[in-house]
Amino acid sequence: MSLAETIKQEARSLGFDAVGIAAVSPQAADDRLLHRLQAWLHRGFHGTMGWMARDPERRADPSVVLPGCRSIIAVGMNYDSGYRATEGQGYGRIARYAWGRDYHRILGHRLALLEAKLRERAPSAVTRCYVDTGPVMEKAWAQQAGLGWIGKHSNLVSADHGSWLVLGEILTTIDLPPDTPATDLCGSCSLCIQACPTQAITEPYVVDATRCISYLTIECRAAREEIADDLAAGMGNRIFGCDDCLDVCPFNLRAEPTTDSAFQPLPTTLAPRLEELAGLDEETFTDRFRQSPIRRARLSGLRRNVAIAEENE
Ligand code: B12
Ligand code: SF4
Ligand code: SF4
Repeated sequence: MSLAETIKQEARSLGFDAVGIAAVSPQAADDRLLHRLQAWLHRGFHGTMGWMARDPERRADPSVVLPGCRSIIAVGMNYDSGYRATEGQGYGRIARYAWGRDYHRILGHRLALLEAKLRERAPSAVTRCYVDTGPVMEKAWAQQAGLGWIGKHSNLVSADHGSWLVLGEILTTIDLPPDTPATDLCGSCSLCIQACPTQAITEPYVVDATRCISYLTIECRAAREEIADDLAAGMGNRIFGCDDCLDVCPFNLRAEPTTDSAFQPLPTTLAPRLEELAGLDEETFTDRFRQSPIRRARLSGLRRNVAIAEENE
């Protein structure tokens, strides 16, 4: 079996739902990425995420991150558990990716095992693994590796798993045969753009993070008074992240839910009671969300979001 086939088979046996390989060719593709990133930053769409503006040349070019980088092994995991959030008076809503355990740890651990397998078969390979927080434009590389296309909401859409893949990757100095990049199947659909409660998708494929509820509820540390009233109203009962543009995508209809225990919801994430969360103390917050991506919002952020959701009831 070829090295690429071994890696793909190993990735599947580790529980990755999607795996593909992208070739890192010097320049061309990277210049396009740099241009997109700089245009986005220039419009101030990153808001207070200063780390997005730090060294865009590095973020846009894997061969700056890993000198001699020739290939990227992109992986995806389906996090759709098939459940529906409890709606109704008194309940907040948490984005689906945060219903179970933190995907950074789940993918990170499995990627380390895949990396070890690669090193065992190709001892001269230099590698770096990332999940979300690294200086890599993950969606664009996953698209190049054939995992799916970039939808008009700017996220990767998979023909098999719809909107519900989280991504990670291994950068490596070895040449691996690339897969065919995925083709954009959005066509004339614009359901995600229409579904956005805060009009954060300013044009197809471009999201102004400063208007996006995901940013407002997770990354933005501003006090309630500093959040414009129209955005606060648009947040509705969303207290951590937002799935509205993903939920409406017709490509979810074909997707099968995952059985991976890591992504199964907890009662506290599927049906979060606003009143209970408003009174949460630091110790309970830390304890409850130790293994959850929700801890990123910090207790102060979660409390602010809960107060806005109560305001919107
Ligand atoms: C910053 C960030 C955010 C910001 C900004 C979002 C954004 N659209 O940029 C905020 C906090 C708002 C956010 C929200 C969410 N995020 Co986020 N985020 C990131 C992060 C760290 C960087 C993204 C980035 O580079 N943005 C910069 C701008 C310039 O890029 P862009 O708008 O995505 O545009 C790029 C592409 O669309 C592409 N592009 C545009 N047009 C075209 C056309 C063609 C033909 C091609 C080839 C490419 C292309 O070029 C641009 C440059 O790459 C990535 C992880 C990573 N390291 O990549 C996760 C990531 C994108 N987020 C992720 C998730 C799950 C979410 C949420 C769904 C979470 C939630 N439920 O609340 C929401 C979705 C909101 C949305 N509609 O985008 C996943 C997406 C998985 C997927 N299937 O795509 C990622 C990949 C994390 C991961 N490892 O899984 N996120
Ligand atoms: S995540 Fe929510 S707020 Fe952000 S672009 Fe999608 S629908 Fe709009
Ligand atoms: S909702 Fe429509 S436009 Fe948006 S990503 Fe899905 S297919 Fe594309």
